[in-house]
Amino acid sequence: MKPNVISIVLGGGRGSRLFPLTYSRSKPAVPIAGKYRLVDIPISNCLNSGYNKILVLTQFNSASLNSHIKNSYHFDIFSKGFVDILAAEQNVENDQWYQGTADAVRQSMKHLDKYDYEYILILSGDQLYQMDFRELIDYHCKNEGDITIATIPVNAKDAPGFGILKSDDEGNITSFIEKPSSDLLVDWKSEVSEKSRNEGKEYLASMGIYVFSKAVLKKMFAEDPGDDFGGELIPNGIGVYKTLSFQYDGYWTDIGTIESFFDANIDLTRDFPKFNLFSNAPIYTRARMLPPSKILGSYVSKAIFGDGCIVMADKIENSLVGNRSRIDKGSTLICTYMMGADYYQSTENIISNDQNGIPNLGVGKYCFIENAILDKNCSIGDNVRIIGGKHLSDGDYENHSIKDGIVVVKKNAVISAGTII
Ligand code: ADQ
Ligand code: ADP
Repeated sequence: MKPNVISIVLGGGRGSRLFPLTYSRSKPAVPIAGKYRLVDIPISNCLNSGYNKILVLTQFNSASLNSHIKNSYHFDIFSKGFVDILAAEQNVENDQWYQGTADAVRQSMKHLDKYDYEYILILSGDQLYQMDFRELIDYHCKNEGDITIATIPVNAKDAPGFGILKSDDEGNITSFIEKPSSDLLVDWKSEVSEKSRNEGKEYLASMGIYVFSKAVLKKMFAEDPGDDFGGELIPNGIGVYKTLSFQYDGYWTDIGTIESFFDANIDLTRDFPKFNLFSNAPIYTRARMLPPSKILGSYVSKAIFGDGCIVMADKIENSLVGNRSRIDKGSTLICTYMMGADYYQSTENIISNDQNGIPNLGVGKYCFIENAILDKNCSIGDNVRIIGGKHLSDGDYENHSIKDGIVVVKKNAVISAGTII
């Protein structure tokens, strides 16, 4: 019999590490790869694994997340499948938002009770990977685990950013430490594949992907008041519950910061990206009735285009150009993620703005943009130069922010002609 699974996507706290992309939208709604949203990744992994009961937990419920979920995921009324959003709510019993990952799930248990399920699959909303969760659930069931954690080998430099664990020969986790400082790592090396060892990845990290048997999770919530899985419930449960490590060896990366988000997106433009968009396991998203993209006399190399773009640029290299982007003549984009726009301007409006020196939606004429993220609906005037890089210090300004050398132009920003950043 097919295991009865409900999936919970942890859609994020305030998402402050992704500011300014999360100023006006919740983290799951952040656009990626020119046409998707972050939340499409875990949802698609669930759907491709045959698990179609999915709840997305989020701290604040943005209009774009609601409309994206409502317009993207429709199920046959007989399939009993759904993708629903559960936003943190203040009520008579509780006047606080979710305090952490475990608290978010704990507060959602009352909503889960109306569904029939045996296993609960908990996923992060800010990771890029393709995984068949059936293998993870089968492993949990076959080995009669109470909890199973998906794990991946990492190197000593990255280890302090993760939950690090050790397991015995049968895959039982024997110890777990959340985000250990480097000096604590001495005794934490694990048996890993030769490939991982050669890459210097000898520490086993939690991917923040957990399977719980329903009764176990309920018991843990009753006995442990902790707010976090990684910091409290998981380490406290070692030795009490049968906690298994399911080692994964595919591509997986966290995209919770501007730098990791930018790198993961730009990596998609390489000849052989680590994440394969061109796979038989599709990434689902909202189907938009947009025209094909049109490119007029541009030199384009290693670029990804969404739908409905009009590109007259001189040169586009190692860049992503999202839905409805318009780039005017003479402009260059290098290592840039342009998210695109939510709507088109009318031709009359474009001509009249041109005559009056008002920047149009998209990138104007003779601009040079490198190492940048342009959020949706930006209007970049003519002759603007934006050159990100490590020479820039972090900062937050009216129309843009700088984080780790990456210039992020804010949603709906208007950058006047001739601006230099
Ligand atoms: P982190 O990713 O640092 O470590 P955390 O910030 O708690 O853990 O976030 C886990 C996921 O839950 C993220 O997708 C986050 O956006 C979301 N989230 C956080 N707080 C939330 C809240 N209050 N409501 C809803 N969603 C929320 C975790 C584990 C580590 C593990 C790494 C792997 O704790 O052990 O190694 O994930 O990335
Ligand atoms: P996406 O196409 O990326 O999924 P959203 O679902 O967030 O984008 O929004 C697309 C919708 O945004 C469009 O259908 C359009 O109705 C609306 N929209 C947002 N801003 C404007 C605007 N200034 N003028 C017209 N439509 C707008």
